[in-house]
This record gives sequence, C-alpha cells and structure tokens, in this order.
Amino acid sequence: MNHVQSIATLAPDCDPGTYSINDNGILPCEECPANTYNPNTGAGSCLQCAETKISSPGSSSVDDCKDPCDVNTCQGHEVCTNCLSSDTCSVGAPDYSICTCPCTWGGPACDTPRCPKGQHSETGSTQCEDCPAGSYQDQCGQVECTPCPEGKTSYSGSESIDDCFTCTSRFGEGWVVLDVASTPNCYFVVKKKKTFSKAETHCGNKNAALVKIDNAEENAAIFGAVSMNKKNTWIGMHVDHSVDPPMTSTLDSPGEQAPYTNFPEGEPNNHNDRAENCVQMRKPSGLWNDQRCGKSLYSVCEIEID
Ligand SMILES: [Ca+2]
Ligand SMILES: [Ca+2]
Repeated sequence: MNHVQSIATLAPDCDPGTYSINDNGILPCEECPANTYNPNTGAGSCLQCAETKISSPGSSSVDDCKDPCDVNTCQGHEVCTNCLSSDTCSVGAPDYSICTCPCTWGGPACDTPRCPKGQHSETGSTQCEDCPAGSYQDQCGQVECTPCPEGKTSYSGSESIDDCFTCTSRFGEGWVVLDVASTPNCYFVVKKKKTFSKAETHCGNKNAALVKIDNAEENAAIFGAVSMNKKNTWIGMHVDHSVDPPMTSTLDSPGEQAPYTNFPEGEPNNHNDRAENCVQMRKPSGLWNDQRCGKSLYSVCEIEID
C-alpha cells in the first residue's frame, strides 16, 4: 500500500491546469500561475494567455483567459477600462483594469447622477437644463455654463468652446455679436436711411427682423452699436395711439404690451397728432421716441440665437 502511494508521488501525472518542471516526476504538480493555462495532462509548463488577457491560477483552458473587464465587472454605473498593462494601470489594479465613473454619474460609488455636457443645474445633478445660447459646458455635473469668448455666440446646449461661432461666419459680413453676456443674438446695423416698412423688409430679406429689444441690457448693447453713427435708428416696436394710455408692442406680438420699453418722460407723445406709430432709438441717449413711420432712418436687424 505504501509502495503504490510512493510511485504516485514519484511520478505525478499532472492534471490540466497544473504542471511539474521535473521530467522524472520527483517534484509535485504545481498550479499554473495567474495569466497562464494548461489544457494537457503531464505538462512541464503552462501556456501564457494573450497579452491583453488574464486568468486565475490553475486555469486549464485558453477560454479561461479573459478580458480583465469581464473578470472585474465594475459596480453600479462605473465603466471598466482594460488598461492592457501594469504600466498604464493605477496602483491597486493588478487585474489590468480600472473602474471609472462615466461622465453623467459621480460620487464614490458612481451612483450620483450628474448633468451631462451642455447642461447645468443648481446642484449639478438633477433638473438639468441646457446651457443658454451664448455659453457652453464641456464637463458633466456643473452648476454654471461658460460664456463664449468675446465676439462669439452659440446655440443653447453647446458642449464645447468649439461650438461658439462668430455671427459673420454663420450669417455673413456685417453680422456681429454685441455683448454675449447680455444677449446671445446676432445684429446687423443698416447704415442706410429707410422708412420703417422698408427697413423691416430689408431685415426680412436677410432672414432677420428689425431688432426686438427685450431688456435694458440689450438696449444698452444696441445703443453701444449705433451711438457712433450719431443717427436716430429704427427699432422693431410699434405704438398704438388708439388706446389710452398708448400701447407699445413688439412686431411679433401686436396687440400686446411689450415687456420692455425705454421712453423718457413725455414719450410716446404722438407729437402734433401725426401718427407716430413707429419707434426710434435716439442718437444721444438710447432713449426711445415714437416717430412717423414714413421717416427714413438707420436701422438694426436681429437674428435670435436660441
Ligand atoms: Ca432681442
Ligand atoms: Ca414722439
């Protein structure tokens, strides 16, 4: 009985997944080390897995050599990256894989949602909204968006500074961004005197509209652009003197009170009952005046960017 046992020990018939370096069978069988395999009986060595594959000790088949990411499945919303060699792996990643959170998930366990690129929110995580026109966001989980560089604007939801463009590049010579922090739109100052309706048509031919001034910031930007001309300038507003008090409307919302006006005390006054139904920006101040539509003035066209 002892005899049989000793023969077995002296002549190990190593199983698949093990090997013995000793031809005479003196040394015992050893498990194939990690990242190798052996499919044969009685082998003197194990075979190396392909360079980008890993295996557990004692593997007996080439099928046991696996992509590191198949072995170390990252948890939650993590993304597994096969980093192929120990050189590119961080410490603590002996299996040649690294787990990282995808852009839209954060926190230690990658389980906190994050706003995607091109969006933002108060918390950076939920109720995300598109970055407004004139800005962009190239990272996830942000609370604010970055304004486009000076002289450039962008459509809402832009994900890169490369999405910012000049109005000239998009709409042709003469179109400009005025102050992207206050308005993302493109403007064209028409330095040729036209009646209100001809100015309106002229803008329309540019696939634009006579400027609709929405707030004090936009008014200031427009005034900055036209003041050097030292000319009164048509803006895209109408005054209805058939109601009391007179009502100022934008061209696209007739019959509704405009959200913003900039008349000084005493205007609009329908001076001498001369049907002052159109609106000009005055050259020295940026203040508005109702004026007869048949007068010929400079004008400003606008293309809204949203
Ligand atoms: Ca506007
Ligand atoms: Ca007037």
